[in-house]
Amino acid sequence: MNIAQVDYDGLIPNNVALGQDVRVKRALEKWHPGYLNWWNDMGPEGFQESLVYLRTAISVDPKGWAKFDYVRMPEYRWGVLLAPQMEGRKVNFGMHKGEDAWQEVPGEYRAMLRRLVVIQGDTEPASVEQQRFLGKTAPSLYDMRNLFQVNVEEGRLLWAMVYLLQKYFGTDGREEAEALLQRRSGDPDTPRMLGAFNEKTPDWLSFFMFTYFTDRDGKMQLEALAQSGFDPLSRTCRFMLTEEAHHMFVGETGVTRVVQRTCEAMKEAGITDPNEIEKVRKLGVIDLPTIQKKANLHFSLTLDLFGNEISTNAANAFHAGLKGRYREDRLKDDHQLESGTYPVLRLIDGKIQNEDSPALSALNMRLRDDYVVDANAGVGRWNKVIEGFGIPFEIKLPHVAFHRHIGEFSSIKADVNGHLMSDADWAKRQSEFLPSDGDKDFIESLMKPQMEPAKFASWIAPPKVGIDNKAGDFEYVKLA
Ligand code: BYC
Repeated sequence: MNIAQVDYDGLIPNNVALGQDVRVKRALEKWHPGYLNWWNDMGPEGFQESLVYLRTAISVDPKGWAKFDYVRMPEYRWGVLLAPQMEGRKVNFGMHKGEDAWQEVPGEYRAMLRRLVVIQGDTEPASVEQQRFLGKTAPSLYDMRNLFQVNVEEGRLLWAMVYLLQKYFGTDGREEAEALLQRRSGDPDTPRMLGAFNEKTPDWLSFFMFTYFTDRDGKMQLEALAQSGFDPLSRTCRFMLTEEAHHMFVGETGVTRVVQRTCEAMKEAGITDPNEIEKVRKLGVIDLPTIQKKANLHFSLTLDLFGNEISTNAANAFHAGLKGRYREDRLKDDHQLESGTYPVLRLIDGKIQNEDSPALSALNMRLRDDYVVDANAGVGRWNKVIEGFGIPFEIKLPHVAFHRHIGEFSSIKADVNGHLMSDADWAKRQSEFLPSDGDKDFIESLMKPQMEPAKFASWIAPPKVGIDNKAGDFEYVKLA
């Protein structure tokens, strides 16, 4: 079979010759009904019968792997897709550098690998759960389609991790695959594993910020796992990254369109001061300071996903050749990091300052730094829109010490510029930095659905181009 082509004949589309792997095929077929139950219970509420114009992967060839068509979401063909195997691939970092990449799980690293796969897998259904009510307040059919595309693909990313668990981790893997369907985002008894995936995504601005900031953590983590010496994980993550790109596009363009509409409305009304919040809100758009607060919230929640700045887990995973750095294969050093150092921002004598730490221990910090650079690029593009309207306002990412719950700064309070604050000050001033109840109520008041083709809610501009180059009046979702 051509690895680039996907076999759609069986119940589970795949490019891993599942037909010849009876044990894994049976295990996945057994897991499938539970997955569908989960999707029907926790997937987009109210739209399971609607016909959605979705893309489905028909090959893993980077050029044109998608086919667009109307699909009812529960009938979406979730499958197992891996990027093609690279002939002669080696482990390219850590103590096994230069050895052949592993096609099976090395016994000594089984537990560590399983943990990485389970954590990655847990985030995928979590995001679907977080976003399940958003369809009801979609600002357009175009946006609704994008939400559902993101949702079905997060479902597929869960399949990707479940395939690895079922194929390579025996009974433990089967149990973990079941448990991935049992945990629930935000549930006090059975929460999802990582903090940000138990937060609410209550409105569309949060959805766009989440897909911009949090999906970008997905990108960074997947890039690091794509370097893995465990080849099936690497191949899985490489294909997942092609899907992830669309999710970040939804986030980046979503925020751009919100910013654009706000600026247009301000210009039409002759408002030049972005801090005239009440006047701007009366125009039915979201004022720029509130957009900034949402960015502060989602950026800081996402930083927590990088774990502790200094981490033995991360050092061990690198040393073992299981999780590399961001684009490890493009870096120029010894790829072993036994002796080097890396500057880590720490709290020393009550001051936030850099301290050189062993590079191997500082890998979470390093990935987080790479993330911040990546995240800043899109923020620059939002600011270009604001600048184009001549409005004196700049969206800025807050300091990494701001509003943290994991790592070095979880024990302190800092403002968005990284100035330390007392608990009392924080309590008084936090609504300057994070959305207040009033801000949340205002945004909620705007979340009126707009379900006619070609129409958009008051607070968001139409996109520049349609999905699959469709015209502006295309009916992206045929509501049931
Ligand atoms: N919340 O040694 P440390 C995505 C725990 S997003 C709760 O620093 P490590 C997506 C940690 O588990 C990408 N607990 O940890 C995006 C550990 O506990 P144990 C998801 C946390 O391992 C949008 C302890 O604290 N993929 O794909 O270096 C939509 C010590 O911590 C948190 C991955 O994350 C937290 N935030 O770093 C859909 C990749 N942070 O084990 C999808 C896989 C830390 O001692 N995961 N802890 O009880 C990893 O690489 C790492 O496990 C982490 C943590 C980066 C998450």
